Amino acid sequence: MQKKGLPQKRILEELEQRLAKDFTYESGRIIGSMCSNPHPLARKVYARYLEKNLGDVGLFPAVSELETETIQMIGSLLSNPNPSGHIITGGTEANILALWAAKKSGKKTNPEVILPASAHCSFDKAGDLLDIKTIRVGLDRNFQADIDAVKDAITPHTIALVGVAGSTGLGTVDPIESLSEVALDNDLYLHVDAAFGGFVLPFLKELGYEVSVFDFEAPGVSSMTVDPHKMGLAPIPAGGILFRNKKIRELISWNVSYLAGGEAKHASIVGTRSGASVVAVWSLLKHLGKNGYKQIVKRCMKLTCKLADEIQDIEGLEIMAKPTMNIVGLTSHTMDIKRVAEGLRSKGWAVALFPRHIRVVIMPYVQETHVNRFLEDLRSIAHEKGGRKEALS
Ligand code: 0PR
Repeated sequence: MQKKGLPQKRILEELEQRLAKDFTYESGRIIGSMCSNPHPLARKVYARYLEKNLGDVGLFPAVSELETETIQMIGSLLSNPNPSGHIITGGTEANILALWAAKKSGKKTNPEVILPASAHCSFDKAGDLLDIKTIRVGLDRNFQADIDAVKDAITPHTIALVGVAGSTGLGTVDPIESLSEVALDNDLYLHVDAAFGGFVLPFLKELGYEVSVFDFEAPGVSSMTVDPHKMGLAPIPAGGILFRNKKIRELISWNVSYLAGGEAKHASIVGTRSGASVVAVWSLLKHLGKNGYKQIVKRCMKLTCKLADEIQDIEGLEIMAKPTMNIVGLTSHTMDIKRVAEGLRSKGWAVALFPRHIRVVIMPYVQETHVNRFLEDLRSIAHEKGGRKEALS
C-alpha cells in the first residue's frame, strides 16, 4: 500500500481499465449463472441506503419493518403470508440456517440429514460446519428425489429432509408433497431449497404452467430458501430464509445485549448485515409487483423453450429433460460434453459444466440475439467435433 493517497479520478480510471476484462451481464455472455443483473431501481436505492445495518436493529427500526414486510410479501408468494425470516447473504447462508434450526429442533445425537443427489453443495458446507452427516440419495428418471430412497435412508439419527424446488443443475422440482408426508410421518424437519425456483415457480403457476406443490402449502415444510439475488433481480447480497413460523426461527436466535441501539436478537450467521439489501428487495417487490415478475418469467421461458427446441435440431446434441424453468441441460451421447463446453468457453460463452451436462440459464438479461448467437456457435462446435461421426465408444 502506498504512503500517499491517489486522486479519486485516477482510481476511477484505473478501475475502468482493470475491470474491463471481467464478463458483463449486458454482453449476454454469462449464460450459465443464476445471478441477476440488478434492476436499476434496486441499484439506486441500494446505493442510497448503504449505511443501514440490520445487525443493530434498534438503530434502524424502519428498515427492520421493511424486512418484515419483505418476508411477508415473499411468503405470500409461497403460500404463507405470515412467515418469520430474514434477507441474508445468499442461498448458502439460508441453507446453513435451515440445517441449524433442524439440528436444534431434532435434538438427536450424531444427527443426519437426507438430501437428493441434486441438492446444492452448500448443504455439504452446512453439514461440515454443524457436524451433521449429509446422506445423499439417488434421483428418479425425471431427476427428482426418489421418495423410496429417501424413506429407506431414514435412521434413528435423521433430523431433517431436504427437497429442492429448482435444482442447481437442471431446475427440477422434487415431489415436495410426498416429502412433506414422509417428514410429518417421521416427525422430521423439512427444508425446501427454492433459492432459484422461489422467484420463478409462483409466476409459472400464474402463467398456466403445471406446477406441483413446492412450498408452505405442503404442511410438513418447516423452512424455505428463496434468493432475491437470483431471479428476484436484486443486487448481491440478497438471499432469503423463511421459516414457517416465529417459533422455528427462535430456535437459532441469539441475544446480543451490548448494541448501541439496545439489545437485539440475531438469527443469521453474520452480525452486521446489509439493510440496503432489504431496501432494494422491498422496492423491487413493490415496483414490479406480481405482474412485473410474471412478465419477466414469461419472457425467460419463451427464450428457454426456443433454445431447448433448437438444441434438439443440432446433430449430436440433446437436452437432459424438458425444461421445468429457465434452465436447459445440454448433453450428448456422441460427443464428450466437456469438449463442447471447452469449445463454447473458447468462443467467449460462460457456461456452467456439470458431470454429464452443460447448464444454460436464461436469466432476464439474456436477449434473443444472444440466444441466436449462442446457437450459431453451438452448431459450429457440434459440426467441428464431429456430431455422430466421432461417436464415443
Ligand atoms: N441453492 C441452490 C439451488 C443454488 O443453485 C445455489 C447457488 C445456492 C443454494 C447457494 O446460493 P448462493 O450462491 O447465493 O450462496 N447457485 C448458483 C449457481 O449455481 C451459485 C452461483 C452463482 C454460481 C453465480 C456461479 C455464479 O456465476 O449458479
